[in-house]
Amino acid sequence: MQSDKALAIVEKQLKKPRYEHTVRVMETSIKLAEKYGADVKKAETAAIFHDYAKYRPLEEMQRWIEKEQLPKDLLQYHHELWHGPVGALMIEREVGIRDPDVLHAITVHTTGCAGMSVLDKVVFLADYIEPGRAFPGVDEVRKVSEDDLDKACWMASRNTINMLVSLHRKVYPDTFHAYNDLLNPNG
Ligand code: DGI
Ligand code: FE
Ligand code: FE
Repeated sequence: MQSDKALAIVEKQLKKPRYEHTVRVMETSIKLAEKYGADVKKAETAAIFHDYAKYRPLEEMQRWIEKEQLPKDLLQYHHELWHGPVGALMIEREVGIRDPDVLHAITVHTTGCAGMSVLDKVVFLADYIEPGRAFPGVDEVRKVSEDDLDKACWMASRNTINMLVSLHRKVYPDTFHAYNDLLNPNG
């Protein structure tokens, strides 16, 4: 799908700051895909649609998780974790995007998971480092993203887990799986 058409579809789903975040994630994903050899068009499409479901009513997302083939354990965790997996299914049904690589990158963009593809990592990292983000430690991750994709993703996972633990929030297993999988004992 043409990027202007895709952007027009998501613009209708999102509030303005979230749409602007989406455009920055798209630009950052394209740069990372070029650098690390992911399919640039798939990275662009996954980035454009990654937060498609962000503002859907919670009851609607809950119904999708209950009725569709989605992990039921999501219901035991914060609703912030729902918009990736539910959003991937929604864009398949509502927009007709069927590319499994794109849908998977959207599914895991919040938590990461074990065995992420380069495309998954590109979108996961772009969402974390896009220029509008001001997380503590994000500048260090931006620097590392210039030459080590895995280490930068690991740092993003680590920072997120540290933040969640410090706030006494539950950590979804895939968030730990991403961290463990990307941990490099030598560096
Ligand atoms: O949708 P965005 O705001 O662009 O970014 P996102 O999809 O990465 O969501 C970020 C939020 O998700 C952030 O506040 C941290 C939270 N998060 C990530 N992993 C977990 C988590 N929250 C909980 N409770 N548990 C997790 O494992
Ligand atoms: Fe998101
Ligand atoms: Fe996002």
